[in-house]
Amino acid sequence: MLNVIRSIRDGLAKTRKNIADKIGSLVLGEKIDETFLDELEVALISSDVGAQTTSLVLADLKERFKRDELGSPDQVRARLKTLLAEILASKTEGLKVTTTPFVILMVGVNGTGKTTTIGKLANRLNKDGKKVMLAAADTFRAAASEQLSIWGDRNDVPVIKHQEGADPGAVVFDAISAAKARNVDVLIVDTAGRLHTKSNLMDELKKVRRIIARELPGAPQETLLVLDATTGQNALSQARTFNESIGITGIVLTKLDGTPKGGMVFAITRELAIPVKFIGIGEGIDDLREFQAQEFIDALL
Ligand SMILES: Nc1nc2c(ncn2[C@@H]2O[C@H](COP(=O)(O)OP(=O)(O)O)[C@@H](O)[C@H]2O)c(=O)[nH]1
Ligand SMILES: [Mg+2]
Repeated sequence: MLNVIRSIRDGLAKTRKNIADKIGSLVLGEKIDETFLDELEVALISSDVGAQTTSLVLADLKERFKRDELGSPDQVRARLKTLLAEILASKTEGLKVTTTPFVILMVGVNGTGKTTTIGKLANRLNKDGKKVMLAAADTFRAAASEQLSIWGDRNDVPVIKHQEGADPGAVVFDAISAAKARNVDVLIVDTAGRLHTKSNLMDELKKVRRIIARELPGAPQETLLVLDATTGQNALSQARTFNESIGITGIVLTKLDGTPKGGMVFAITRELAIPVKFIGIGEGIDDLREFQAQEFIDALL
């Protein structure tokens, strides 16, 4: 347990530097003042906590400051933790494999980490004793299915793929019949993140989704949107677009290890009301964590 917090803590190093160090920079006994609260506001904004969320948090802190309830850095930290926990409260839920085959459709723009996340997720599910299969429905580039195959080999799980340029609908059709025939527990579908135009991409994803649902009623049980935390507010607009077009059940926020923008977790939860289900904190196979609100806040502050 402590190891988990430590690894998330390390992963969040850059975000911690922004927020926690700001609070930590107050020497014990030093007075909290308006200037400090203004600086904390800047720290929250530059961590991409989001404008709405930041003003909510600051309003509360300023109110308490006026009532002399924030005398020490520890009190600021504790109140901030409570406020952030309230934002995330009851909006986090892990991944529960409720039926078989359970289908996870992985979507997101190019380079956000879809294929890598699939590799990491396959590893987690494998360790849980689940029989996993992968489908290479990103047929736009040959390299995409090769990359997925490498993750398949690494995890020793089968990958259903067709040739470059093949119809992604045909790939998922085959993958679902293979998953049924081989009693697979979880089928994870990789998809393209870029086509000639954005409307092409959304149309293709809708079609893939439709075929999955036709072949397996109730599927996909999860449509996970992969967002790159380093892209900050841009990730929020991607989330809106994907959610409006195909409907998203959860978010995977990747590359938290390389950015001070870890506050994205709060902006996404508050402003989009879509749960963050996993966070990526590195490129390795073990660098995917189930998102747990309290654990995340403890690691952050
Ligand atoms: N540092 C870091 N890199 C990541 C993480 N997740 C993915 N990447 C890297 O991001 C790049 C793009 O990932 P990829 O899975 O190919 O993205 P895709 O185009 O969405 O499938 C690769 O170099 C990955 O190793 C993460 O959590 N942390
Ligand atoms: Mg990919």
